[in-house]
Amino acid sequence: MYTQSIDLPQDPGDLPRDPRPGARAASTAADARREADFEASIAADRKIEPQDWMPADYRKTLVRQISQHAHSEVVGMLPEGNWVTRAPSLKRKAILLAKVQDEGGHGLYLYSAAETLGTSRAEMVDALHAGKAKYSSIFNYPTRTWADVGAIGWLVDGAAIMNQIPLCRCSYGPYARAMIRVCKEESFHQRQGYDIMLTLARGTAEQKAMAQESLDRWWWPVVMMFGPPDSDSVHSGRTMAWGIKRVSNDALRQKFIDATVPQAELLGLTIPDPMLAWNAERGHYDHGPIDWDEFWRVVNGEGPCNRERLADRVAAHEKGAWVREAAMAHARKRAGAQSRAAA
Ligand code: FAQ
Repeated sequence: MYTQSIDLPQDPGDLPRDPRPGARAASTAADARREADFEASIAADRKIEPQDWMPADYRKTLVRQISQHAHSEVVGMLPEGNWVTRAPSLKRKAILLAKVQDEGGHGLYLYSAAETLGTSRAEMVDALHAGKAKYSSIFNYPTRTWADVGAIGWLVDGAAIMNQIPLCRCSYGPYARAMIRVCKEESFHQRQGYDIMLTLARGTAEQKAMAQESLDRWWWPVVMMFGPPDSDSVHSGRTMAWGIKRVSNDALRQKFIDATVPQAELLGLTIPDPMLAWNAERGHYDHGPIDWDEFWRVVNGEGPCNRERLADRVAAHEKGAWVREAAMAHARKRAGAQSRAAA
């Protein structure tokens, strides 16, 4: 989608310096002017586009966040993909198949947006497969029952939308624009998940118990998905100053909890947090302590499914090698035919 912008101007810091007297001072002045223009754009809430000058750290942090986001979408296909062959009806199977494909599409928009910053998709995918790049902690939990597909749609997509709506206003144009379509699709996913939960909650006692058991397992990992508390968030200060992140981890977490409690009440399900209580003074729900040790264990590779997820991703990539080769061969053949026709 954005690959026409891949030929980026090099960061001036990477270029050899002009050795002539006075040239160094001139280039330092030019750097300062570019930096001031960048800061003025951020302050005026103007979008930064791929061809614009940007500080190396801004570029680096965007590649980190967007590629991690892309990896999350792609790895996120695995837990639900696990249920495609076992969905309880043809209708549910068709819906789930379409949802999983949507997540793959989100990964592609996001890899394309990150490529505009000068890092190739192959490099990003290699970093994921080598275990150097992160993806969301939430996808390291197992999907044991059909209710888990409902819980993922309702809660995981619900949390993803909460986090991604502010990203539609991100200062980097290609990321912000990619998020608009992603959010529309995630919102549909959230409703399909809630619909599964509603059907189970209004079904037999056994089905309702399955929905409750799923909520019991997914609640805390979803609450953690927003990232560490603001006090421990290493990147928030800079990314918020740069207009990449607009709302902090804790504020988004609170917004999610406030929105989700009434939805659980409507389902007749109980959120597994005995300390959850409306605080009229704050105008928010108070919640119990979050097990941050568990979060960091999962982020650092020791969650219930980390190894399995990465191994499945690597295997899927390897099995898809012939598709990539065939697509490249087809593109070469078409380009050859077009240039022969033009000659
Ligand atoms: N999991 O300083 P902060 C989806 C890491 S998409 C793993 O607060 P930041 C769709 C963080 O990277 C879900 N690692 O970081 C779907 C950093 O480590 P680093 C993904 C995490 O960037 C639905 C360190 O901790 N969404 O669900 C997590 O300011 C259903 C310090 O943290 C996005 O990626 C975590 N949960 O804030 C698909 C949205 N949290 O990089 C299928 C875009 C933090 O220095 C089915 N990303 N870390 O090594 C963001 O908004 C931000 O990157 C945050 C983290 C909020 C995730």
